Amino acid sequence: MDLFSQTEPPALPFSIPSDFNATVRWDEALKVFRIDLPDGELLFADGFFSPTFSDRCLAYFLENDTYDWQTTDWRGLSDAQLAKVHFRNIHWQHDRIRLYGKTVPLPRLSAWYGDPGKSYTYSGLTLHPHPWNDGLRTIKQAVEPTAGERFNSVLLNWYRNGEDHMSWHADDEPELGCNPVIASVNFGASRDFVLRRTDEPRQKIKIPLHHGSLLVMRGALQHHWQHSVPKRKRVIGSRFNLTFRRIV
Ligand SMILES: O=C(O)CCC(=O)C(=O)O
Repeated sequence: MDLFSQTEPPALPFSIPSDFNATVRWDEALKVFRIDLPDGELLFADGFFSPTFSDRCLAYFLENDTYDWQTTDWRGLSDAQLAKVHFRNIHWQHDRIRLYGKTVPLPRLSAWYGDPGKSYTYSGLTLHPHPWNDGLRTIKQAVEPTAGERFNSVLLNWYRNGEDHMSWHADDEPELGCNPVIASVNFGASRDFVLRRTDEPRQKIKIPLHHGSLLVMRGALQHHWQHSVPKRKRVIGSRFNLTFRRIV
């Protein structure tokens, strides 16, 4: 072996339209890609969590007293059926929001955890935090050194299959402060996370977020960009996304 040979830095596993003039570099110390966009920064690591740890997280999010967590068609269950399930580790809830004068269920389930008093309001919903549990604290502590932030809350989203999704939005609620650092952690089925500039919405960056991946959004990103998780009808499995945040 050549002792002086240098290992090549990995290549970014998705493309960014050249019009965005993004600069991408591999940060060997943090083992992340640093992606500088006009008006925002991303950090990205595909296999941030090991497969063993990531698999354990999947079971942790779904362990319950009623259904087989791996084989159940979770989207096929009614809200009444779901309400009877005791999930051992996460208090999943199916929120409803007002949309065009009607009350509709969100196309995913969610849960809000955090320090006492760190409530969060979005889409007209106010979420009061459940106290941290050991699993969520472990994940939080794993991402904080890389994200460079001490988080005090986390929003969990459970996309039961490819029908579940999240519409275009920015995480720009006042309680997140001016330029929030948001660390997004992903377990389960891969889904595309799509970014677009608010002032030029036609061009998009599509980031496939796989089991065990980490994506950090920071800088002015939430002022100039929106993000979404579109439907992917062929995806049959659950995907969990955790966005760690700092409520100020
Ligand atoms: O599921 C994702 O990757 C995105 C979640 C998200 O946009 C949010 O929680 O605000």
